Amino acid sequence: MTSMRGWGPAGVVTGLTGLAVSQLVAALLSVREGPFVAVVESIITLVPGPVASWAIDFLGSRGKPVLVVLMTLSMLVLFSVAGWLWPRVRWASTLIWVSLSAVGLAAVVARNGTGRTETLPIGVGLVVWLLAMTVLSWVAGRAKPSETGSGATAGPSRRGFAVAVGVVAALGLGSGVGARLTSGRKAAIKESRRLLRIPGVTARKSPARARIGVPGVQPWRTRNDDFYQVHTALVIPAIEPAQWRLRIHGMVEREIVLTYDDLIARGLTEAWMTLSCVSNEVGGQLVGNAWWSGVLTSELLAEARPMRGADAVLQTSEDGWTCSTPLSAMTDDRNSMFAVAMNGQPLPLEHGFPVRTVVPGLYGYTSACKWLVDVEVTRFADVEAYWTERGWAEQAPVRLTSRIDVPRPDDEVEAGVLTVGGSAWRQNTGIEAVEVALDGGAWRRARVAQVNTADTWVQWAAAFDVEPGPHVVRVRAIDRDGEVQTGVVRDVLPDGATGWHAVEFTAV
Ligand SMILES: Nc1nc2c(c(=O)[nH]1)N[C@H]1C(S)=C(S)[C@@H](COP(=O)(O)O)O[C@H]1N2
Ligand SMILES: [Mo]
Repeated sequence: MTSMRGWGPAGVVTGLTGLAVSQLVAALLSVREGPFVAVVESIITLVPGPVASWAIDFLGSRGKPVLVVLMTLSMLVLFSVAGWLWPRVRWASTLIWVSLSAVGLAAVVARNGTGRTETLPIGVGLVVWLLAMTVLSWVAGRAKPSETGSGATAGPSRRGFAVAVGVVAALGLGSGVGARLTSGRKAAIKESRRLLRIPGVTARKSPARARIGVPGVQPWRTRNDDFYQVHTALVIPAIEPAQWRLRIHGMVEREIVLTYDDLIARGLTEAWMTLSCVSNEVGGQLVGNAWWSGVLTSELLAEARPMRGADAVLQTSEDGWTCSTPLSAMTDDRNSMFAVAMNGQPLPLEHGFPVRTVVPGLYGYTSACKWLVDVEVTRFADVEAYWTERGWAEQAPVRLTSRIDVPRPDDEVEAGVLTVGGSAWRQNTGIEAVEVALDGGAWRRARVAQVNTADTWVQWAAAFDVEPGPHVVRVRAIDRDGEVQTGVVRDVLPDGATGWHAVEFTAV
């Protein structure tokens, strides 16, 4: 028989602990706001105008603190009710815990989106609540009053219950402190990044001649906030530039260890470069173009003097991810760099702060190591990298690719003259021409905007006269080596998708 006493306070302790663990997970995952703040801010945005202005008149600047206090109090009440109900009406208690999580989830999703990093803290919080309640009732029910001889009030089960509640409280306290320290550390690194002025870093707008000027075609320069992200790390590495070190070793005559300042002191090179992901499907969005600033990998590797026989560079990130890059791609005359800035800003944390590699012409998974800390010159025969262990190709130059941005699939357009547009890329080789075909007709040359590098995408456009009815438009590119983009359809695995992007639309 489960003792009925002490469950209200136990509910409060459990509630706060679940909340603290949830905040800790949110802090570790760098979610902008934990669940509590998300709920408060959601309430603020949801409050009807008249109520809000009344609150502002009546409470003035105390409005927010008052809201926080009110919310805390109602939460504490709900926690204790949920606790009290647990041994009595289990489903009603469960319903409260689940509803509280649902409110938190709704608020977080409304404010931050639906990614795993946004929703995971809420799920973890709910699990902690239900698990703690279950453990507590197990402890409370373990020793029956008749066995202890002294009734339910003073027997071992009561003590056990109190101890168990204490353990839950300690977990909560630890998580609370952990959440504070974590978000403090993250905040400190974000502040270091904000204050960082890197000599030699400049900002650029996209050159006018690179823009085709067709509405709906994605911007030639991708803003940092819009740049696609791919990484295996759940918790994004937080590295202070002052603590960062890069070790270049392996098959080299001279091993090098660099600090951040040592790296910058080498002098920066800047260039436009389009980065793309091998997992990008035909017509997909896992591609972006930025103005990068960094130190040429060829210069640093020349200092280290690779030995004869080496053909690969194993790059490792702070979180243990690896990629193996052809040594030749990091030592030839292309703009392969250890990048420190993106679009004139220090790298965003998500894009590899403080240092990441970019190599024109290679897919990210074989070259673009973020949070880079270790560079080992080696042989392909001697190493396996993260994705090559998992069935992806050892070497993967970017495939000749083109994409239609307008019209979009299933668009309804006006019959008459229609301008079709998009982008095409094959970094390190460059795009010579783009061809477009309407309804399976002859390929026609598109207009291509100018870029003075082989390492970026180009924008293209073409005008067609379309009759009312359903249509399909296809695109293919021709690179500067004269290769014509193949129409053979291949999946992204193991070394990148092929096939022509086709968009179906209707003219009315
Ligand atoms: N440390 C680390 N670096 C990484 C990855 C990763 O998972 N971990 N993913 C790679 C892949 S697959 C790609 S496509 C690019 C994406 O870079 P971005 O997120 O800056 O766009 O980073 C590469 N660098
Ligand atoms: Mo990728």
